Amino acid sequence: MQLDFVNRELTIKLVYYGPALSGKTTNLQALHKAAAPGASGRLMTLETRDDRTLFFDLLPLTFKTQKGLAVRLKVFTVPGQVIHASTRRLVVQGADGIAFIADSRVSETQHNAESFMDLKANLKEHGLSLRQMPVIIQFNKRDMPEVRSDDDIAQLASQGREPVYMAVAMRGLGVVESFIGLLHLTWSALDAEHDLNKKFSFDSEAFMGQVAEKLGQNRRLAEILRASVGGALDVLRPEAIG
Ligand SMILES: Nc1nc2c(ncn2[C@@H]2O[C@H](COP(=O)(O)OP(=O)(O)OP(=O)(O)O)[C@@H](O)[C@H]2O)c(=O)[nH]1
Ligand SMILES: [Mg+2]
Repeated sequence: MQLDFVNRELTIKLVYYGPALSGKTTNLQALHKAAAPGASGRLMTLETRDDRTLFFDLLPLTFKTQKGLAVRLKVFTVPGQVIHASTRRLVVQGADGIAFIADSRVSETQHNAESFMDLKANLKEHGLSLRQMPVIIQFNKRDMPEVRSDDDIAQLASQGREPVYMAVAMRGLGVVESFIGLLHLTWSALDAEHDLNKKFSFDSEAFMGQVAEKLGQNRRLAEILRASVGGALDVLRPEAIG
């Protein structure tokens, strides 16, 4: 997080992590498409000819609050291919929150697990632990054949503390819900650490509602937040970490 008191600007870094081809870039494209003009900057991508992320993608989103505070969200993806290990380490540096995009196909279970371990190791390189990091998990590609069952995922979700979302990013399904869940979790963690709501007389609920609206949602915030399976959206309070 970067705080510019003079210009009343707060910058938060969110990173989409996960194995190769799980749909990280597709999530950003769907967010970009959903975002109202003015809220979103240009989506920057750097890909090879076969659409594989070479370095990273970046989607800048900006939201202004009524109190004149500008919240800038820099949303990155890492390149999932195994060979880009050092780039992933670089991109994850300074992350305030992470969306882990898993591939729902049964055949990808091992790749998901390896990527999760890779995330853990890269955070550790920067002196961070998964335990302290706001993380949501998205099971993408729900439209594909031979995916892990809803029950299987619900079971998995009930064991972990990360909120879990189902998605078909290619059709934009579940993308905004995952993002709002991530933002909510990340903001709660930053607020718990820096007391942001009080310092800026910031109404985080109203802000989150505004973000959802700018991302094309006309549902109430509470309803959007209920889209997750298992996990908890408020586990990052210091008393919960213990
Ligand atoms: N069927 C289906 N295909 C999807 C879905 N989401 C993404 N894809 C496809 O999966 C492929 C990989 O998606 P990307 O978003 O490029 O994957 P990535 O995670 O960015 O991959 P790397 O950049 O290599 O790490 C593309 O052909 C997408 O169109 C989905 O929900 N369903
Ligand atoms: Mg990509």
